[in-house]
Amino acid sequence: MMSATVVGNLSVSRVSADIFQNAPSPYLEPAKARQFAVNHGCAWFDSNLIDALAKMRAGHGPAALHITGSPIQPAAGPTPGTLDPLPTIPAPDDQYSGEACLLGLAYHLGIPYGYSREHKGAAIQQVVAMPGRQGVQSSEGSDTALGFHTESSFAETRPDFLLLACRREGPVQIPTLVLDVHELLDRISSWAASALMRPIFSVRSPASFGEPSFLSTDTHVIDVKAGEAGLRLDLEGLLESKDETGKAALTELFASIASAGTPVLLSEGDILIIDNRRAAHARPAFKAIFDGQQRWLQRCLVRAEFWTCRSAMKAEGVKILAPG
Ligand SMILES: O=C(O)CCC(=O)C(=O)O
Ligand SMILES: [Fe+2]
Repeated sequence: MMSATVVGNLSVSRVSADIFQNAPSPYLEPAKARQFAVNHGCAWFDSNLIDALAKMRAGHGPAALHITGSPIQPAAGPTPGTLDPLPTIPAPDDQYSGEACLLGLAYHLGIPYGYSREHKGAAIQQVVAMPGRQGVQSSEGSDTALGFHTESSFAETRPDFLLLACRREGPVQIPTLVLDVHELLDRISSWAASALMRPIFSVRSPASFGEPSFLSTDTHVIDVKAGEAGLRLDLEGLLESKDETGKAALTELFASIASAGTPVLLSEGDILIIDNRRAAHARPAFKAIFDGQQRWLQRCLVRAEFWTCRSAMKAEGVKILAPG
């Protein structure tokens, strides 16, 4: 029997929607936003959510969690960047409740951060289709499907968790697909699985990091320790192998996951937490209309610690939202 990827569902007990009315902007006042999130970001957590987060940190249970009932306010302004050819950040009159919810979760799971070469290092990133970028395989694209990837797989500093908050569904709900390592292993031959466990692969940074790209070599796609499998997957063309066995295993892998995964439909105010150590995510192609009402997610990358990757932090341009 094929094991489908399980996505946990958690509905939090509603708290007053105005708890984040005075949340500072992490784009304009990062230090204040950090302090606010540390002090108040967990104000909407109930014990079920705290238990679910503890389980996720331990790497137990489903590799993704769909949270409903967060105190995220309906977006005040248009979807950012849509009426303007350049990406923009939410307007200064926004309530920043999405940012406060994400940062509250992030500080509970670890440390939120960005990359200086992606979204200008902002700790909260806008996932919005951009005009002129429809064909690009990144969060800015739309006409082209964004294939399964674990986030920033090229990086030694890659995130442990990826948080996505839905600020606007857009005219038609577009799913985020989640594929955990168990479903992936069920879909491939044992021959391919053992090849993917060997350090014969390389991963290049995606278009969103610009040029010149980063390259990691001698990587595994599947990494098993004490019977627990981890995943480091990226798009065809970014994840490669010079080894003939590695090439054949990747061909089988990409063919087997083409229609895999569990779709998650996020409604306005919902949050999805993905364990980036154990699961990949993807987004199908869709037709974007750049009218200010299009699909808008906010994203936060989280790492539990930066000690084990300290030698790569500077070169990879890690920008931590931490006390100065
Ligand atoms: O648009 C989505 O559902 C996911 C986009 C994505 O892969 C990302 O923002 O990292
Ligand atoms: Fe992604």
